[in-house]
Amino acid sequence: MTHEVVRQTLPLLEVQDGRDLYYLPDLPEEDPYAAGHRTCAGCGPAIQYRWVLKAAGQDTVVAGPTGCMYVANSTYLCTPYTVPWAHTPIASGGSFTSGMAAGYEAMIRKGRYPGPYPNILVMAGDGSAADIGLGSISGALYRNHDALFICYDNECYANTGIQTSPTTPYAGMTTFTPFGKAIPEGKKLPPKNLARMMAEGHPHCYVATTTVGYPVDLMNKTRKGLNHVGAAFLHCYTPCQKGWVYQTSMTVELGRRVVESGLFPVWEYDPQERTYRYFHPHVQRPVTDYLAMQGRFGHMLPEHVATTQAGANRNWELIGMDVPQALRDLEDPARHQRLHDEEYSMPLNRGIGA
Ligand SMILES: Cc1ncc(C[n+]2csc(CCOP(=O)(O)OP(=O)(O)O)c2C)c(N)n1
Ligand code: SF4
Ligand SMILES: [Mg+2]
Repeated sequence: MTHEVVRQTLPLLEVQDGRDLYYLPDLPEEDPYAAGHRTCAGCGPAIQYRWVLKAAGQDTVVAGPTGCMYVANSTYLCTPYTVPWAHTPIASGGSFTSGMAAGYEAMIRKGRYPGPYPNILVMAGDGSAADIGLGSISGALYRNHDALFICYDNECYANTGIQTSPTTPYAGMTTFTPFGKAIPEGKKLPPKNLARMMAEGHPHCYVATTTVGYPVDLMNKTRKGLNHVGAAFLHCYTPCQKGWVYQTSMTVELGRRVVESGLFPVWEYDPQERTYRYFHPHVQRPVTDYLAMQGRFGHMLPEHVATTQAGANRNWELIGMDVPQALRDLEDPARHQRLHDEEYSMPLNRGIGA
């Protein structure tokens, strides 16, 4: 006899104007990612893990490919999870999670697991999701397994010592992209547009981007991804205090500034209508409001800042917002040189982990 696979629907948190910007007292009380891990103070991925698991709740199973969020969370005989969690090799987060999803479906149908179908998710770093494990996640999305695939993006291979990854931004310094006379900007390439690639390449999937700057948005997109029957992909910007060299308390602020400076568009892709819905921030800032908070950008010269501003301005156009003249003017390196002399200063680049 075949049993029906019953799926759950998680309610969305109410969104009112401005509410996304503040920590809310009505967050779920349950905390499947409890205290007791060893991530750095202010670790963006740890904040993301906590909010995602609050949104998912107790009836959840999680996979974690190798990376900081495996290593720092699974010291011998100690783990912060109050839900089942499994480590996977860095390359196989997608295939492992496909197996979990197919396994639960089969067990429920055969009457070997009472159900309902649990929330199944994997949280992979950018090195895993955008690089070493990209193929296995793409395969899982293509086959449309009913699970949520999340990339926590700290824009580097953090766990092995802050090496460059495909999502490291232009001019972001890492131990593999040091700045010097030959390459003064440090990293020459623009970042891989991972989420867009996932949406365009797997048009039947729910795909969204978010940051730790917007907790309600992050939790609602987690729930939408889990409610979606089939595969969903969430790309979350998560600052890495050690690798990016900023003040520990600024993680959430960076999550807002990266959006307000046009460097990380926040959007949602609807697989039914095959359209993108873009978030339009109330504030539009120059990119220096973001760059100057982080030591990894301290070596940037006026021409590098101008290149970054030009990229941000292209993003504003992409999401359907006007580019104010003041931001257009900042595409000129000479203007930055003047501002640099008179108004702002970039932080000293003291290297990684300083
Ligand atoms: C096939 C393979 N190559 C390399 C490694 C070494 N390794 C372990 S963690 C890690 C960094 C992973 O980076 P990311 O996925 O971005 O996670 P983060 O450490 O930034 O949290 C690497 C390269 C590995 N475990 N397996
Ligand atoms: S190195 Fe970065 S990602 Fe890793 S635990 Fe520290 S802050 Fe978090
Ligand atoms: Mg990473």
